[in-house]
Amino acid sequence: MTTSEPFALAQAAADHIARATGVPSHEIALVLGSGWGAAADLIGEVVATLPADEVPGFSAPAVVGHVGTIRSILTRDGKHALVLGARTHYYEGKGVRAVVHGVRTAAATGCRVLVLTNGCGGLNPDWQPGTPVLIRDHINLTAASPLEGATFVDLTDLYSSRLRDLAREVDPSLGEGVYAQFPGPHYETPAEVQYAKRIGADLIGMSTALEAIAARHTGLEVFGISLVTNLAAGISPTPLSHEEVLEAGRAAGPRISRLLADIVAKI
Ligand code: 8IG
Repeated sequence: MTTSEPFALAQAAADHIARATGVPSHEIALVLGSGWGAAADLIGEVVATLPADEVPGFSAPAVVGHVGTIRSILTRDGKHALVLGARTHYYEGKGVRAVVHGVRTAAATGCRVLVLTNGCGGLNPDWQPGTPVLIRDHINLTAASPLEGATFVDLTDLYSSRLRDLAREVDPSLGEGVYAQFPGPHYETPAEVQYAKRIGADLIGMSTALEAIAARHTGLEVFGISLVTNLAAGISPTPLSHEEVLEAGRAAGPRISRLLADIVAKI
């Protein structure tokens, strides 16, 4: 495969989305991670819902709690938002191209802004499960990159300070932190959590960093927000469970849905 192929596939997906939704171009894209599934409901009026696996390059999601649809939503202020409910994780083993296909598709549909959401483990005990946190920067611990060849992309201010400021106008109580992406799918050992803490991470998860890199490469302005769904291993006295993660998402749902809709309305 040549290095231009992922972009041709993203263009094919964007063409399909334009045809199937009747919306020729979108302005803002959102990727909904664990706990954020219902957040799109308040953003605006659904124009069209496409099963992800009918769009070129997408496949059905592997994880319970992730919605396998691509939606076109008309926001309260008249913007066309593309909501990607189907994230491909690095741990699925489909390759980094598959991981960032949604992001490249969003760019090909015309989007200028990308909102990345996720559920994650928290290292700061002040952030109890259910707390949304702005992503200020990331540490990519996957040892992979979505970029191929001599593609040198500057990642200073990868997570737009303009958009973080705007989010704090909506909710001044929002904290911000550094997100570390581990490859997963296992959670970390307590020793790995201490390592992440010492190198400067506040949040740990299995997504977002690779997507943000691909987004910056295509020129998208990136906004990242995590929902702390559990304290990371060893920070909390109790073992981690996927059930706990889902429950924290359900409990925080209404608040973070409102928050995200209010942020999107301001973008
Ligand atoms: I939700 O504690 C969620 N995703 N790596 N660690 C990692 N990913 C996560 C965690 C966590 N919680």
